[in-house]
Amino acid sequence: MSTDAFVAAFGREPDIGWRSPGRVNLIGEHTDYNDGFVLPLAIPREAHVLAARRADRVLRIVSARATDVAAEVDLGTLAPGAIDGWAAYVAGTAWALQGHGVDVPGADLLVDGDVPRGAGLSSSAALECAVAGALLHLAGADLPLATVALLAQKAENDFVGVPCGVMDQFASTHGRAGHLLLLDTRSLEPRHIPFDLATEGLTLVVIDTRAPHRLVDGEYAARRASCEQASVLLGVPSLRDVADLGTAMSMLDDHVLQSRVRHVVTENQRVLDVVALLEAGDVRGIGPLLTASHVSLRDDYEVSSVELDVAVDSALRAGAYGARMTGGGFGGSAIALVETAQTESLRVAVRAAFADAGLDEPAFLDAVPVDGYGRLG
Ligand code: GAF
Repeated sequence: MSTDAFVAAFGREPDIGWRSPGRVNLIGEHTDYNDGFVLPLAIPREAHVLAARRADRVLRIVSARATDVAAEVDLGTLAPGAIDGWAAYVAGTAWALQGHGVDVPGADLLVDGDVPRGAGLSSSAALECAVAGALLHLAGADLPLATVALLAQKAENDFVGVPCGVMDQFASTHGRAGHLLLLDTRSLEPRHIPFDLATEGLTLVVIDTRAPHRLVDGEYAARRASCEQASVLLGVPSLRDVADLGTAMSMLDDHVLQSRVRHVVTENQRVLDVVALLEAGDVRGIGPLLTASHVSLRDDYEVSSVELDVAVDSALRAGAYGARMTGGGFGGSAIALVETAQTESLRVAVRAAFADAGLDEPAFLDAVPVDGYGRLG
């Protein structure tokens, strides 16, 4: 983002620019609020924030997207509910930092980015983390990366009101070029797993279905609540602690709870199996696990959609080794692992399948792991 837009908005130069990427989750879906494992990568779609310190305690927030209305908030009275819409992610991050004891100064903020909204690629976490980086710099404060990620999650949970887990904020802050991030969401111990698809001649294609999220918040919260209810019935701190799936199934009468538990327990194992295959150098071998994850999310967790199923099925028919929805579901994006030489024919086949099903044309991008958040320029 050029500083011209900042000068046009605020009549002065910014003090700092910060970037933070969106993410694709390779596998480990709806496990992060069950103390489980996730395996995302940061992608080259980013939120950018330019910022300049003010002498007062006001945050002025402007978006480079002309359609977004600017917002102004007083840091002294900032509280959940004070502001709605996209600017709540910005103000909420300032609020979370303040709550942690950071002396956040007033600031002029210009936000921009190319993470598509509502595509399941984590545009909100990218925005929160970029804002956090810029405000921490203005405040002269330095926090551990994990704390930044947790405060960004707190902004989303407690200020915006979305009960998300911690995967997206960790991917945005801890991503590393050429690597996946294996995160144990209980210990919050990150491990970077090499993921160099180019030398394998492979591509991870993202299929953005462009289907709007439907009922996401309510359904997401309902899934979380089911997992919490099931762990109480099973007498475990979280579904991460289910030692034997068969025993757990026999302890639950409710068919829906059984299905939710089955997804989480098998998905955690699939993450570990994928990591083992990658570490053994068998990248193509992860394909069936990706597809099994999709089937589990579709049938047991019930978070897929017509568009996501068409994306996955058509990608598999076009020769992908594996394909699955990625992110929270109910619309958004799917991923497909394919020979690089076949990416164009896969795109053509997926486009045709969408047209045949009467769906809007999807968009595509290649998921190449990039570094997590950092200073711009
Ligand atoms: C959304 C949430 F924000 C994440 O925390 C995670 O739960 C994901 O859905 C599902 O794996 O992206």
